[in-house]
Amino acid sequence: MNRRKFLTSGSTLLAGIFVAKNPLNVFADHHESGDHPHGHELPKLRYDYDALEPHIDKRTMEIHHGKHHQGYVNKLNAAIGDDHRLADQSIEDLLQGIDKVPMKIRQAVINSGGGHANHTLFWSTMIPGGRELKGKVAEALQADFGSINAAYEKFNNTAKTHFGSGWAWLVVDDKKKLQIYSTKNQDSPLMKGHTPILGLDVWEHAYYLKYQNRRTDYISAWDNVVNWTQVNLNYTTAMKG
Ligand code: MN3
Repeated sequence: MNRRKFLTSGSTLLAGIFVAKNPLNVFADHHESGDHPHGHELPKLRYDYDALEPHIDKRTMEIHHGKHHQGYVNKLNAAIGDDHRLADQSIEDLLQGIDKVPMKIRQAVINSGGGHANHTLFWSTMIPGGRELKGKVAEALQADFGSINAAYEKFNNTAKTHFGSGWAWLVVDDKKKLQIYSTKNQDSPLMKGHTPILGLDVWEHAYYLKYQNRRTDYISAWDNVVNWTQVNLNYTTAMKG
């Protein structure tokens, strides 16, 4: 997270541009009951593949969104098959109710459904140029971590030190407090009743083409494109839920 932006605080006027029909605003493929001819779908990006340059390169975006994320969507749909009880559920509902998913496909839903949900959030919380950290989420970060700086250090250290493939998260937990932690592989915080509001993909496929083994450089670069306006909206939505 960007230290400069992180240190900025104060009131905000929230742009009401992300009109939502689902709790997190970002899961565009939420199914209406009985209407699911295509299953889960790869969400369209709000920006071009090259729009996050030079921080996140075009080729990585093409492969990451067009191949990796599409692959998670395809495998999720294949795992669900024609089970209408599961096919009627949004990706959020599937992961929040993971214990009710049949054992024979549960791990596939964790991996591919998690991959779908995690990347959908990831794309939506980036924007060319980034957005300033302010508003309710900034106030909550100060309240829950002691200071914006402390929250900043915790998130970055979590992302830097996570071993192997996984994600660093800022979540609203079941007690409506913010938490920062990492998960392995594509495990989603939704599976333990937490609402992710910001996630950073630290799988090597997210940065290896441009940054090779330099995960720290990737994390610093990502700081420049974080859409805190969306994160703040995710936060206020999660607090109402
Ligand atoms: Mn990824």
